[in-house]
Amino acid sequence: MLTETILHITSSIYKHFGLLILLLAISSCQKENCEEGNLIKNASFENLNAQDFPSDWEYSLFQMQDPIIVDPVYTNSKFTNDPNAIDGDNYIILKVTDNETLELITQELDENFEEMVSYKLKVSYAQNPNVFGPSASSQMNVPYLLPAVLRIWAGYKDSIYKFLIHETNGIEDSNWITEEIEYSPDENYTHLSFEAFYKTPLIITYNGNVMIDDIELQKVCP
Ligand SMILES: [Ca+2]
Repeated sequence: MLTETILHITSSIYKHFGLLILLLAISSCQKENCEEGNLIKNASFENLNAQDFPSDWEYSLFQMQDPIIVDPVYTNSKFTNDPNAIDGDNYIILKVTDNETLELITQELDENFEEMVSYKLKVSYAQNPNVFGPSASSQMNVPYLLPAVLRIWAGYKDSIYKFLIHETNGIEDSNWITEEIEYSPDENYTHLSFEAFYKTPLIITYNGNVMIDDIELQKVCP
């Protein structure tokens, strides 16, 4: 009787121990799948290609009229009184103009977004006080310092404006703000884009800029 009881207890311990090992293995596997590190390549814009543009990123303009802006990349050394990058030496400056031109950068993800999976996106942004450029209305060189907003989109190569992940408030401070956004995409999007946009409601288009740096995109562990 005693032997049977001992055998029963031992078997029960093994059974529970086995279950525990299995649960630990599943949990470790899930953790491994969700901890893939930063899903964004060249997330701090430090690697530049032969055209001095950050590799892995595409620059484009949304324009209603002829574009008047180029050269969105700035480094710390460009102007001695420029704000420092929040990470490394480089950041991107995206502009909105009174010519109805918006600047944006896009990256094709190595791994598509997964529908209904939670993601955490971190981005730092500020306004650069040294940005000047042509004005469509006055034909003069003017400051690009009215507060613009940053819009972040998930989408596809030919259709980037599919899912608005986030829109910031108007950005008018040259001190970096770091924001963390958690969201779940509703489709398996392939591209992530960052766009400078006018603060709304918009009465008349204007000139402004947003600098961004140090992006991090991660899956949220269940
Ligand atoms: Ca950087």
